Amino acid sequence: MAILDILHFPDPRLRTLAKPVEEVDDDLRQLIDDMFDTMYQAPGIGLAATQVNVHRRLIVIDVSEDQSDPLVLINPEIIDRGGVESMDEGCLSVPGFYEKVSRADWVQVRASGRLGEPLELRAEGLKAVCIQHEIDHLDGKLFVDYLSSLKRQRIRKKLEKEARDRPDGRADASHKQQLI
Ligand code: QAP
Ligand code: CO
Repeated sequence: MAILDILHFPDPRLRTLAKPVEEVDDDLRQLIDDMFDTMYQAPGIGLAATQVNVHRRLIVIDVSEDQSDPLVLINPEIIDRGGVESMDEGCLSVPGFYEKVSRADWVQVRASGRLGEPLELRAEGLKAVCIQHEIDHLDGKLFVDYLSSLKRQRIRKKLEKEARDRPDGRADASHKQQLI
C-alpha cells in the first residue's frame, strides 16, 4: 500500500503528453495498485498516471459509492461518443474547486486491462464523464481549461498561494519523473 504524491495545478508537469504503455508487467501493476490506494484514500473517483508524475497512458476509475467497481484503462481510446452532459467536476489536482463542464454523455472506449487484455466498453453518465476527464489528463489537459480565463486565473492564484503556504512542499515532492 502506497499513497503517491499528486501534482497540483498549475504545475507544468500536468501539461505533459503521456506516452503509450508498451508492456503490462508487474511494475505497471504495482503502479496501478498504488494509484487505486491514492485515489480511494483521497477519496476520488478517477486518477490518471499524469497526476502522480508518471507520463504513461494509464487511468484508474471507480465511480461506485463503495469502491466496488474498479476500472483500469491502459492506452484508452474513445472510438465513439454522443450526447451532451453538463456536470460539476472536481479534480485531485485542483483540490477544493468544482465547476460545471459540458462533455459527451456516452463514450465507447477501447483499451487494455490490468492483465494487458484487450477491452472495449460503453460508459454513460458519470462514468463517461470521468473517462473523458482522465483521458484529458494524459493529453496534458485539465477541466479548468474549459472554464473562462477569469475563473481559471482565480483558481490558479488560490492554489499557488496554498502551495507557498505549505512549508514541507507536500504534493510537490516528486520532482523526479518515475521511469515506467
Ligand atoms: C474526476 O475527480 C471527476 O477537490 C475525478 O478536495 C470528478 O476524483 C469527473 C477530489 C467529478 C467527473 C466528476 C476533489 C477529492 C476528487 C477535490 C476526483 C478534493 C478531494 C476528485
Ligand atoms: Co482530474
